[in-house]
Parts: sequence; structure tokens; C-alpha cells
Amino acid sequence: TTETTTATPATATPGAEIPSDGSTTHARLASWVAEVAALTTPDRIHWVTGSDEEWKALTDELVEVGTFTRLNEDLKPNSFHCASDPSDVARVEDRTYICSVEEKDAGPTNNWMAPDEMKAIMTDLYRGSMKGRTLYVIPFVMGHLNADKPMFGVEITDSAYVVASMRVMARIGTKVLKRIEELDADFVPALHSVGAPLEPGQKDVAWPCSDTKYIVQFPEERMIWSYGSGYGGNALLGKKCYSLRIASVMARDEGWLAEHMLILKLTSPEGTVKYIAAAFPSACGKTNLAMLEPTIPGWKVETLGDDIAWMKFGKDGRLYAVNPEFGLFGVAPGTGWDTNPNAMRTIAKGNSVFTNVALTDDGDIWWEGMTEEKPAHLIDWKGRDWTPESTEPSSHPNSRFCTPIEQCPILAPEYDDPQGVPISAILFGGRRKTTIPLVTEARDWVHGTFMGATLSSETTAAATGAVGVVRRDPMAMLPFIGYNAGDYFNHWIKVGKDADAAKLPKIFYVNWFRRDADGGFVWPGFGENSRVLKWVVERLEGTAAAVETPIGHVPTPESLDTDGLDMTEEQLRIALNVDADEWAAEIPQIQEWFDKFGPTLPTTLWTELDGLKARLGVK
Ligand code: SAT
Ligand code: MN
Repeated sequence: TTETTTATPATATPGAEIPSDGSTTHARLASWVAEVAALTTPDRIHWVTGSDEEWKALTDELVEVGTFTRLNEDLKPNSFHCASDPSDVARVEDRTYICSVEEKDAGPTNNWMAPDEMKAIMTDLYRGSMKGRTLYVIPFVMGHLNADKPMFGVEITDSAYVVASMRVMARIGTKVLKRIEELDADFVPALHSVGAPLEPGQKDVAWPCSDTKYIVQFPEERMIWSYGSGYGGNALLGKKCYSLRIASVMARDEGWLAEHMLILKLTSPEGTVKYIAAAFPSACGKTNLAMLEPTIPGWKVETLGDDIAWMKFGKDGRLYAVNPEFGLFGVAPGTGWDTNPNAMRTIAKGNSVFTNVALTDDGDIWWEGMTEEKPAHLIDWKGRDWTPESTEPSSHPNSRFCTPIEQCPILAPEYDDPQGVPISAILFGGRRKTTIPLVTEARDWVHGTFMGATLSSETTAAATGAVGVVRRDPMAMLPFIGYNAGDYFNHWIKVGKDADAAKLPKIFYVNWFRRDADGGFVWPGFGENSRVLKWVVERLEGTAAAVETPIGHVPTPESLDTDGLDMTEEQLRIALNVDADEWAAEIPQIQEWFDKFGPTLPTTLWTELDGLKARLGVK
């Protein structure tokens, strides 16, 4: 027998023996990639260019291994169906950590572990985790490449699904890498592995992932480590991890706001333009509102973003918002020609990835709520035959469409302006059966911050865990605040204090989901929400009436345009009602929520609560 000894090559760069089709002149990036490659031991390294040829090769390969099914070219050109592992379908908040140096900086709403301890655990998990796979290097920028200060990131991942999705969701590839190199810029390193190494000869599964999952932000280092999941918010690290958790920390340090908000442009029949940002928890109709088709004549909505807004003060003292993303990652079920025709038109143009929806017999996709009539036969998201008689829905409730925002037929041209748009109103909204009126205007910025800080919603399928339970979701940011939420409230108050009050956006609290005693929705929602937007604009212009109530300014029934609306007086009354008993029940819940924050809760918010109690006559 011949003995072969394999000595480790003595190279200066660890990982350099792994074949790579690219490189960089950026020293820190080069050494980080080499270091990760040495730890995770992939078979090869691919530097993502973002080209059409690369997209073709990647998607072909995903079809080949069974992760993607190519859809009918005539119905959904250049589009793919994908089914995840049934256990990997949503963000995993209980596995999500803010690993700040000090525990107090993660605050009472985040999971925390000491950075060194987390790094030790995860380094062990990453060791050899990319064996048999390709390590992809994805240079990306959140926001515009030509921003004054472009917000760069580089994601390393071993998932081709992630690369394909990142290409839709963010500006990526060679042009970004070139810019990082030219500027010798800082970037947020974002490391992702599905945690499913392949032994030689081992056949891959369609959706590799691990039972062990960690989604970790290191706020001081501006660094992200993610392991074990391939799902959107856990794996497309430019989205929630960077643009909200890490960016919120940057925003705190630099005096701006990184928020879970859509951005829309509203034009009145007279041609007055207002830009509105709105925060809702996941799966509360944010994408629908962003693309709303007004039912009231002459009003026009255009979209700038459906999920994230970065807001900075301009030289004129106004707050300007940009959408850092490049695509839409919308909840599929409930999206249809009646509820969101513009989303339907956006996906009809193709170039999209659909995850955990059903497949039709003619190679298209379907989900609950897409059409009134259910198809006679489908393959459901778990790969089983489905008919209208089936007892389970065909699509997972958190199934998603991932589609380029530039395909949206009502995209506002300002979307591409690196300076963003001046925001006139901020809406906070939740899903509440009771208590919260259709719309309430805050008295001022601090009161609006109080509304945001106490925002509550019934939980949805966008995160794992029980559905339908009321939880506080401050500014719809509960799972996304990258630091102590008490400090975050303080930051909101400080932003208001440092600004010219007259130029600050006005704040409103909305609830489309109130129900009557029989459990029916009292407000029709969807396109009819334009009536609420109209009232908001008229409040901004000082022309609409309101009643001053203990909780803020609520429309008089006459001030809300209900022309042609099929709604009873009683339904309208319930929609706008400020019910003393319901509020008396709400107060102890707010108190309990505030108590969680101890001394980090700004005293101004306690003062707001005291004022509310006094006005309600609650002890
Ligand atoms: O699930 S994601 O984080 O990708 C989207 C969302 O929940 O808003
Ligand atoms: Mn979201």
C-alpha cells in the first residue's frame, strides 16, 4: 500500500487553498472571507456579481437540486416556486439575540448573551458547517449606492436560495464591491450558514437547515451572525438584521430613525402631495396600505416602500425617509386582485420567488385569498395533492412573494432619490378587536411617542409562536429594536426635542381591525383606508374636525368621508368609539408594560400615562 500524507499547505492566508472565482483589493473584506472560509470549509467560494448570467446559473442549479420549481414562462416569467422545510417558515424570535457587551443595553425585550460566550458557541457550530457547499460572498448596499454615506454590507452564505432572494431584495454584486473598494469603506459583516454540511457523496435535501438556530446581532461591532435557518428574516441579513436591528443602533448614535415603516406618497384631487410613513407589526396589511388603491375619487397613492424606512433630518429641518430595500417580501395569503391589485400586477411581471405557497396544475402559484374561486386541484406547500375539500390551507399563513419593487406599477419616481422624501405624517397601527379607534391624532410628538411605545397588536403567523394574543409591539419594532427599548423610547423623544416642532411629522394611531359584538369587522379596510388617509391630510392642513378625547383627537363622524360607503351608523360609531371601560382595562396593561423598563423608561412617558389616567378618571 502507498501511504499518502496530506500536509496542510503553509499559506499565509487561511482558507486560501479553497478555490475561489473572485477576490478583492479591500484588505478587511479579503481577510474576513478567508477567515470564514477556513472555519466553515466550503468546497468553493463564489463572489456574487449580480449579473443576469449568474441569476440564470443559480436558479437553474436550484431547479436541478429540487429547491426551486420553474413556473410557467407564459404566466410568471423567470419565476420560481420554493417550499421550505416545514419547520423553517418564519422568524424565530426566541432564537434571536442582541449580544451587546453589557446586558442592560439589550434591555428587557431582547434575548441576550455575552458576545464572547455566543461567539464560542457559534464558532463551534460554524466549524465545517459549509462542507460540501459553496460559500457565496454577496456585497450589498442598503439604500442607494450613491447616498452621501452608502450603507454597505457583505453577506457570506452557503445558501443559493439566499443569494437569489438577496438579488431581489437588495442592491448587490460587483458594482457594490467596486464602490466598497474605491471608498475603502466600512461594511457590516453578515455571516449566514444553513448549518447543514454535506459529507462526500451525501445527497442534498431541497431545503437544508438545522434544528439549532441562532440569529445574532453584535451591536457594538455592527456585525451579524445567523445559523440554522434559510427563512427570509432569519437569512436575508440585509433586511431585519441590518436595516432594523443594527441600523437602529447606528441611528441612536447618529441622531436618526431606522423604523419598521412603509412609505407612501398621497396626492389629493387638488394635486397636494404628502408623504406618509406607517408602522404596523408583520402581517397587519402594511404591504396592502403601501399599494392602496383609493376608493375616493381623485386621490392617488404611490408606493416608496412596504417594510422599512430610514429617516434623517434634511438641511431644511424636515424628516426625510428612504426605503433601504430593493424588493418586496410580502405575505402571500390574503393578497388578491380585490385586496391588493398592485401587488398582483407587480408579481405578474415575473422575476419573483414564491416560498411556501401552492402550485397550480398549469405551473402557476396560488394561495388563499388570491382569487375568490378556489382552483379544483393544487399541490400544497408541503407537496401534497390539495382540493377545495382539503382541511388544511394550501399555503402556509406566512408564505411569501419576493419580487422587485421596480415592477410595482405605482412606484413613486422619488423611490430612487437618495435624499428621500419629507414625511408629513407617521401612522402607528395594530390589529385590535376592541379599544383602539379607527384613527386618533396625537397632541404632539411626545404624545405620539407614547402611542408608539404602547402600540399593541394581536400576534400573527409572521413569527413562530401563538397567534391572536395581544402583545405590546412598540412602534411595531418589538422584534427589531437592536438595543434597550427604554433607551429607544428616549431616542424618539430626543429626536423630537432636538427638532423644530413645527416641521416634525404629525403622529396618528390607526386600527383597521375593530370588531362589533358579533365579531364582525366594523371597518371595511383595504382601499377604503384612503378615507382615513384623507382625514389625516385634512388634519395636517387644519381643515378636518375632530373631537378632543382623553386619548387624543378622534374624527367626528361627519369629518370622515363616508360617501358611498356601505356601513351602518352603528358600525361607524363603534369604529370611532373611545370606550371608558375598555380604556380602564387597558391602563393596567400599559402600566405593567412600562414597569418592565424600570429606570430606562423616560419619565415623560410616565407623565403621559398619568395624564391619560387623569383624563379618563382612572385611579
Ligand atoms: O419575515 S420577515 O422578517 O422576512 C418579514 C416580516 O416579518 O416583516
Ligand atoms: Mn416587516
